[in-house]
Amino acid sequence: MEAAAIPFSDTVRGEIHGEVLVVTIENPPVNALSADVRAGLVTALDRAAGDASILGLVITGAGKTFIAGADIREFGQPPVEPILPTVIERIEASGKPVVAAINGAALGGGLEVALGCHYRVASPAAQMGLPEVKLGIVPGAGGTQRLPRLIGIPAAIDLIGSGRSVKGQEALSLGLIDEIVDACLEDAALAADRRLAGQDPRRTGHLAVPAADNTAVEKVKARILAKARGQQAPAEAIRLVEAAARPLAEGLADERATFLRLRDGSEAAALRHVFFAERQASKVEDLEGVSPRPVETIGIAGLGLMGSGIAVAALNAGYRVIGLDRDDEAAAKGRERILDLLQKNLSAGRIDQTTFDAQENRLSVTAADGDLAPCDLIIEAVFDDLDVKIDLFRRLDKVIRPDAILATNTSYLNPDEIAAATAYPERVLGLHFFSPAHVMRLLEVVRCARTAPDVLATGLAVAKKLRKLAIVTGVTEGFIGNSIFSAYRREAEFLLEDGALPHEIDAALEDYGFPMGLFAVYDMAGLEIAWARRKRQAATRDPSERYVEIADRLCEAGRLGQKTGRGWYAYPEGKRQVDPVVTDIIAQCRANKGITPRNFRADEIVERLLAAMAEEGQKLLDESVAARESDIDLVMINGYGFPAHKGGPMFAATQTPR
Ligand code: T1G
Repeated sequence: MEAAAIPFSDTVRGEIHGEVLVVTIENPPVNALSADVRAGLVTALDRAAGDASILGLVITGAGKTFIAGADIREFGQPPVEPILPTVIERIEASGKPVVAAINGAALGGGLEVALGCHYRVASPAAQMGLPEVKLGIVPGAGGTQRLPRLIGIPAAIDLIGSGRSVKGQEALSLGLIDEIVDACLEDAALAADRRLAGQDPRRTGHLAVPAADNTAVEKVKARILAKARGQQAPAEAIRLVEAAARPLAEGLADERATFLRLRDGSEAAALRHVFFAERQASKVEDLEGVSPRPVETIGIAGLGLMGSGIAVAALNAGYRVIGLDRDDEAAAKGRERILDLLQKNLSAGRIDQTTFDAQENRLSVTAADGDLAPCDLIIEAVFDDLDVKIDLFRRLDKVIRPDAILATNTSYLNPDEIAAATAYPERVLGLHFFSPAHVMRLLEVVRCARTAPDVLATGLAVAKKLRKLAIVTGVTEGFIGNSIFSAYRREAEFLLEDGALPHEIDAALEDYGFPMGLFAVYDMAGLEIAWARRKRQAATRDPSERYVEIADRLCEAGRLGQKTGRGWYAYPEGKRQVDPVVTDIIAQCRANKGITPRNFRADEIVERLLAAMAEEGQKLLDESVAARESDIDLVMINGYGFPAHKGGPMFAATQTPR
């Protein structure tokens, strides 16, 4: 017989099933561990302890999440009792078995609750992980001490240091869970409880840390630290996990102190900003209640590097793809390029053979415009030239349905001009992908002057399905990303002229957290495309504007980047090295302008670059090209290597004293 629900708090309720108390957390949207949830759990444990008819407990979550972790919104506030470590210690200490029925995401404090339980059953889709380092912190409720006891030090360093989550078979093989349950999770949890009732519970915190192979530990540490690029949290997490073999209480105290210190620091503030910025970005003005148009088939015009990357992203997301190129030969080459990329995914184990076959079946290519007739959306990725794009859109206008959507992937052209040349400008928008398009997470979704709301909504829905981070931008040259990037580049060149050298600027940027300095990036990408653009623009350049000629001098000297063996640097045996010839060219350019160089400290360099980016960002906000500061931050973090743990240029500008 089912008993009525027992409320333990506003967000935690119990139900007696036979002799087991099933405790359900219902705190939408993601069952975060708010003070009310923590209090409810303690009340539930008290109730079970005091009721002889209850032999065991199950903890589970309502909806599609188990527990998403601590409530990130509470981070800035004073702690409210009972704190999570206490709740988990109470769970672990329970004399009656507590089974975690992991029905969905168990992240951060959510997984720590499960680790405090005595047995874990999980549904196959449930993701489990300790993503705290992504928030600039370490787990704060026993994760660094209990996880290594359960799965060993190397695997714990991997999971905690990277913040990645696991599910299903991988979680089972690691020993993170005891059972995967395809059928009814609650039944399996109840059965486990009945089996375990009366025995001394297996307490994770009491297990010995399995002996670890030193080489394995060093290998995983090196991998994590190489990616951490100066962030504190991954290194601290590793330190805590490695020391897990000491008495539990000592490890927990160290973990808690480290957690609190990091939580109140600047890295955590920046990464929290990024977390909420990502959730904010999908909220777009005037789209409330607007339904996207259905999209099943995507046409891709132009199957070069960009077009084939977009095709792979679309195939991965389950869309049917029709590729168009100028003749049969180009179309066939495009198809090969796409299949090569899919093949790489297969070889790397990112997809299986069945998926590969299905993707291949969903792909066709053609040189005939008319074959794009079934498309719901067409994305063009042809040569970035206004006439070429207008001609293409006019041709497509004649063959596709009036309700099909046309998207341009232009980086620098004005999509309003492209739209204006078509029959239905309201169905045109920009989808600005970043290369390689199947890898890069950022997608600028360009709202043109006449883009219809449901067309924009469709762009966002497709972006979501492509698993991209979509940022809506208005029309301006270079949209959000390239506008800010131009300002950053311009300022770096001013710095050069004023006295800083390329390697000094790069070192300052790399120390700050960029994966690669600006001048090293130029050399990698090649200098000739920008040179050609500068030459084209020379005639229309405002002579009163400051123009730095150093890059032109390098190009004229045949220094076109790594491909030519030299650029801003020399590359003997492929290694980046300061080249005195470049230093001389720079000195000459300064002398020509009568500039007396001065020295710059690394922090001055960074500050000037940040200020230039923030100033350009402010312009974009004033012109309503960007909707909010945090959108600009996300673009620079996800498209241009700005370090996430610094929060983006707009956030950083508010943090740096000037
Ligand atoms: N706290 C507060 N709000 C949260 C939240 C959290 N932990 N997680 C999500 N939200 C909000 C989010 O802002 C959004 O709100 C809504 O929930 C839906 O989220 C002690 C220190 C669980 C996989 O890092 O990974 O535990 O915008 O759009 O795509 O060691 O949310 O609608 O108002 O992302 O279905 C560690 C973060 C915390 C998990 C669901 N936990 N969350 O994805 O929905 S630190 C995390 C997620 C910690 C302990 C420590 C995902 C999700 P709004 P969503 P989703």
